[in-house]
Amino acid sequence: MRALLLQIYMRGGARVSRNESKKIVALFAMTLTLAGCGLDPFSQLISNKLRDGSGSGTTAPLCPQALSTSSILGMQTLGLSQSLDDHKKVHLGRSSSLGTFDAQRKIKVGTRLVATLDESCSSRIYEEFILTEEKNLDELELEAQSDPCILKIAENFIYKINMTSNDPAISQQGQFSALRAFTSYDTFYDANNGITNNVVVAIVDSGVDIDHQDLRPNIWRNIDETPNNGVDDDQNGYIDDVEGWNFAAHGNQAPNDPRPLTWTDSPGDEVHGTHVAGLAAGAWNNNMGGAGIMGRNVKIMALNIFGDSSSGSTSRLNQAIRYAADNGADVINLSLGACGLDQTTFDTILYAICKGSLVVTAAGNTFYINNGVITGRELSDNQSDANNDCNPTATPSTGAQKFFQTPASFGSSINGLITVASSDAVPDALNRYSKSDFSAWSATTVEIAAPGSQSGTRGLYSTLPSNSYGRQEGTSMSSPVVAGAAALAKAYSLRKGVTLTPMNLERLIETGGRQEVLLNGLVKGSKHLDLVNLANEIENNINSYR
Ligand SMILES: [Ca+2]
Ligand SMILES: [Ca+2]
Ligand SMILES: [Ca+2]
Ligand SMILES: [Ca+2]
Repeated sequence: MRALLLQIYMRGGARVSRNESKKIVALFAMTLTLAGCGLDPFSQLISNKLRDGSGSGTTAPLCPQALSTSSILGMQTLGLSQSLDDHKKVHLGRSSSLGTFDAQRKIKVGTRLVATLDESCSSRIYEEFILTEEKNLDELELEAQSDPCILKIAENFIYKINMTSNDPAISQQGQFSALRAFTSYDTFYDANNGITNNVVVAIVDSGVDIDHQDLRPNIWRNIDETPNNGVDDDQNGYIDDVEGWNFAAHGNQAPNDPRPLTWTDSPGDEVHGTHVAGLAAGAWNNNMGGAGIMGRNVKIMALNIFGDSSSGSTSRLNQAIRYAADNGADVINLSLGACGLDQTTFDTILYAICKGSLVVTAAGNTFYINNGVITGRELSDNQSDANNDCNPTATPSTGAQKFFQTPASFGSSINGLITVASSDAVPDALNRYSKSDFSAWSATTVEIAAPGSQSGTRGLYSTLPSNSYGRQEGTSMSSPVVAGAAALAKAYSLRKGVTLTPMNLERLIETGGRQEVLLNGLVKGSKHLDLVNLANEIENNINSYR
């Protein structure tokens, strides 16, 4: 069997020491404003009684000078210059009060309403009640008119805090804005979005610090395995595999300990897996650090295949992929690769997909300097390139040669395996997102781009071992961003009643990407990960993915 040297695709030189990275965790003020959906009748509508003097008018003094004539569409129709008759019966507002108004519109039983009471009747001016009998607006109007205490009745809006997240460093994580994550908030991030299932993301990597404060809440546990009894309780072939596995355990480390070991050949680089795990599934809204793309209802299955050195192997990689698939991983992230064509890994990825696991992998970092400009090399999906040198130190002409890499080159051949290029999280002046200079590319076998660098600060911000944080860049970082998004899409589709196969999940993510003109010719379909388009694709077309 050929032993392939696995590489990780973290770009060197962007590292932040642990002490420095702690300082980076600066507090950012969060957006915390109140808003309800629609225009609030309280602020928009003027009660008949208040206006015609039939109520005491002691509440809510009108302040006409504060009304801008141009501020809100439709305001003029409610403006102070209009006669009262024009906007009679607009107590129950929302859009109907701003456009065509239907007094016969039935208000359903159970609708939450709020009455504004005259101060002489109640010290509590705003009284909430629920409609127990279906009525139309005219009928409600009559009731309000007949009660001298009621100045107006309006719909009781649901207010929410417009908070992105309470994680203090989330504003430093450019990937969220590049993906339009907060615009997709209601679908993917709102606590009331109905996602209840835990989606499992396997991180096959250099190990994960499962004790990290921002990862610990999301660490997968094998509930069928009794810890530390020396017995393989769930008979999956692994004794006491409770929180992951180390397929390259070394020295005194137990095989069931997936935490990273210091790499003897490049100490410090073993932080890779912890960083990758945080990008996909760091804890969301727990008041610390940043967050993963899916930081809630997600579990991280930590699988270490590197042990104490930077070299992995086919056997460990394939064992880990099989373990993940056999033990319920929904998504398997492979931020790694090996030069050449590894047929056994090809077969293992197919095995995992048939077991229900989507596989996401990094396109690779390649440095080719063309006319003084760094550009990544083209990734091949043609077997005839399988013997090309992936990391030539020779001339640019050699460097420009296409290279073939496992598993990235399999992207176009396997539905259910997504190959990811790196984009920069910072757009240009025209708000366009471009490929990171180091990222490999291909219009056929690189299937989507996602942030893996952040100009100005360089890398993406995520977790590092020992409760620290820092920035790393590379296609290794792009891959878990897509893995996290895949987890979100799978969970949200499940809530919609559709269990996505890995093949359909890949199709959904790519169809739900956005086209970026600067990715033309570099990524299949010029697609960049986009959570708003993805949410819309699920909302509108989920049945076509059954
Ligand atoms: Ca077991
Ligand atoms: Ca056991
Ligand atoms: Ca957090
Ligand atoms: Ca594919």
